[in-house]
Amino acid sequence: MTAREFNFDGIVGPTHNYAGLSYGNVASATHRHKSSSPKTAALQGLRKMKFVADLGIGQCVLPPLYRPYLGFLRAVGFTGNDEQLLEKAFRTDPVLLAACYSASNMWTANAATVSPAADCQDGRLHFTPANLTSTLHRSLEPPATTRVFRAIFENEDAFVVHDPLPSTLVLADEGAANHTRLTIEPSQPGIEIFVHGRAAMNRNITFPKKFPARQTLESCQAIARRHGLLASRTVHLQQTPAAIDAGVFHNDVISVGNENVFLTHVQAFVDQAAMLSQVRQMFEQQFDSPLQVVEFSDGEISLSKTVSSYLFNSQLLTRPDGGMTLICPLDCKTSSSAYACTQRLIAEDNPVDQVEFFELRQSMNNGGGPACLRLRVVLTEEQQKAMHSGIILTKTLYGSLVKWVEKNYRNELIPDDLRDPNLLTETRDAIHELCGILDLPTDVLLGD
Ligand code: SUG
Repeated sequence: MTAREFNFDGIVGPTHNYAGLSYGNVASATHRHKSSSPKTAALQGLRKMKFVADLGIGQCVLPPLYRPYLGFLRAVGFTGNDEQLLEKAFRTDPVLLAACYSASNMWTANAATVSPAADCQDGRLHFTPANLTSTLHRSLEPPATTRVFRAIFENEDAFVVHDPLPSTLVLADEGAANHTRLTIEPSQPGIEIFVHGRAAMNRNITFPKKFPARQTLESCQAIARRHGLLASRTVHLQQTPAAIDAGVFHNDVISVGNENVFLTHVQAFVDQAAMLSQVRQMFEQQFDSPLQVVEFSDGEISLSKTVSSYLFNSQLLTRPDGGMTLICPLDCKTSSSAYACTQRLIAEDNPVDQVEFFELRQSMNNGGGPACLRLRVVLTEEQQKAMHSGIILTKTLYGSLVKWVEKNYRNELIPDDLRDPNLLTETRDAIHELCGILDLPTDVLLGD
């Protein structure tokens, strides 16, 4: 059964703003309280999606969740009608207001961990929506994200959408941003690499000193178990504390893999040489073919440039002609070291033969590059027929989404705007309209 990868990009929501909510995410802290442009952000994201679709690669969209999430404000003790809730939260604790307004579900690499059917013992495609326990604003996403996945992947013969892991620091999970799949061809079983920053139950491993490690080994092990993965094709790697302390809050900020190619900075993993040799061996045993690991040294690109350029947060995609395209943020063109790395990559003997640079400034300012904005889902032909088709990015859907954004999104948002009750009604109307465009039931997005 042939299978192909689809990239599910999050449509940036109408409340995209810079609230500095993610400790350990340098860009989020740097842009705290700056003005944002939801309209530009959404259009930048859509342009990237269109480029991928035009390459002949499967491209789908995931909708923004309805924000503000007023249920959260009620849960933390605010009372009154919608308008009063906003005003009280604004006056008492604007951080709580910003949390309930965050458009952070745009970074769909954090929506779930996905194991294609070929990897899972029951032959179904498994999703575990991430509990996102490590940050307050993101911990508000999982219930609605789970509803969205269940609406799109409804057919239980083909798909399993698990509940998120229990929300506790021991099982803190950030989804596919800490997960990579290597294989010889998408329909073949893959080697699944899970990356954690800490082991909650093992105090003997080294921890970052400055910033939090968001993903635990225990959550990775739980996901591998519930997805029914074979131990012989599963690897657990630990992020280096130095990388986390430099601002690598997710592993997709420092490595990216696709099929038989794995790009990484030399300081990404604890015991890197030994661990990568284990991955190589596993790959060769499984596929009788070599894994191409491309490592970039500190001299080529420092940890701090890795974080500021987001080189490894590029999307590495296989085109229908078999070549690979690297979709980088524009910052990789302006940084001389990141640019040199891209040039070394295409000059060397490997499948990567095209590099494209994309302007994604609005999302980048919150620490979200090309790879953060997409979730990879390998679908067999049968699964493609079984999933909800309204989210596949066709030319018509692209046109409708651009029009919808232009009509409904503000050009600018500043922190004070979050107390404006008009923003709430505008957003609700926009999400309502979007449900029609994507043919999704309104209670999926407006059910909270
Ligand atoms: O979780 N930023 C997101 C960025 C997520 C990037 N995703 C991947 N690397 N896959 C985060 O830190 C900032 C929101 C704010 O500060 O307003 C934010 O949530």
